[in-house]
Amino acid sequence: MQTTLKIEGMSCEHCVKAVKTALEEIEGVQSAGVSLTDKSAVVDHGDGVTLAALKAAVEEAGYEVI
Ligand SMILES: [Cu+2]
Repeated sequence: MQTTLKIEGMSCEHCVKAVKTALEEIEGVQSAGVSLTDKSAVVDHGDGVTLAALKAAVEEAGYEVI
């Protein structure tokens, strides 16, 4: 499955890396492509991964999912 998230609060490549790491640490996530210009993350994951889990990981890293 693939889910695209809109993320608010990223301002540099460090933020991009933090969001990418947070998402890829979730059990069942294969990869996350995070874009600073698009303010988005495209996450490839298994069926067991919920939108709530993706949101929670981004929020725990200090960013907002809109
Ligand atoms: Cu930053």
